[in-house]
Amino acid sequence: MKDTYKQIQVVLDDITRLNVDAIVNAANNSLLGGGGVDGAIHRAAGKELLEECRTLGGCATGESKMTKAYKLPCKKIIHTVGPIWKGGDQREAQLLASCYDTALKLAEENQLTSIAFPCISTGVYHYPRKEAAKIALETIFKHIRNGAYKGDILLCCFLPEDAQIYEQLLKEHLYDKS
Ligand code: AR6
Repeated sequence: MKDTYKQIQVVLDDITRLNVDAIVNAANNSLLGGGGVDGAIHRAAGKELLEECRTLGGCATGESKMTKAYKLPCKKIIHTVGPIWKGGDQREAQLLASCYDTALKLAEENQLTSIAFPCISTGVYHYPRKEAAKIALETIFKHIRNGAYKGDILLCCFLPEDAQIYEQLLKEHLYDKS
């Protein structure tokens, strides 16, 4: 069980600075940029990213699409679209899990060895932080347990509070299973 945790790291950083195989973008259905982490990624990657995104035809909520990373230090960007929080009875949990699931499937299919996730949907889309973190970890654990994804997974937090939530959940989970 402990091996599961070796693959997961919680980092407090700006995701655009990370030198990993892929960073995940918390985008919107248009894939044409926005605020938050999406805005930061588009600004740092440069206008060629927007040009490539224009060719993708948008992205459904819960799905993921991959592009090049242009001026970023990472190799690829996996754009995913999280659900807007509407109180919890609009399949938000299922759609958020699907973001992590489809992003990790792309990482597996493309033999990526490191991927960094922001806290999808917890900013402009208002998903409750702790609930979102639990869904992220559950979905990531499933991928690690079934052995399909063997690389590193960075949980990239911009706010110290998000890093604390992940650290606490990981500690509780480790304690439960030991
Ligand atoms: N590095 C890492 N995390 C960041 C960064 C950064 N540079 N900047 C913000 N965050 P949000 P959402 C964190 O709002 O809720 C956009 O307009 C932030 O603290 O970026 O999925 C899109 O176009 C929070 O924890 O994404 C969509 O319209 C997390 O990233 C909409 O926002 C997600 O916050 C998507 O909303």
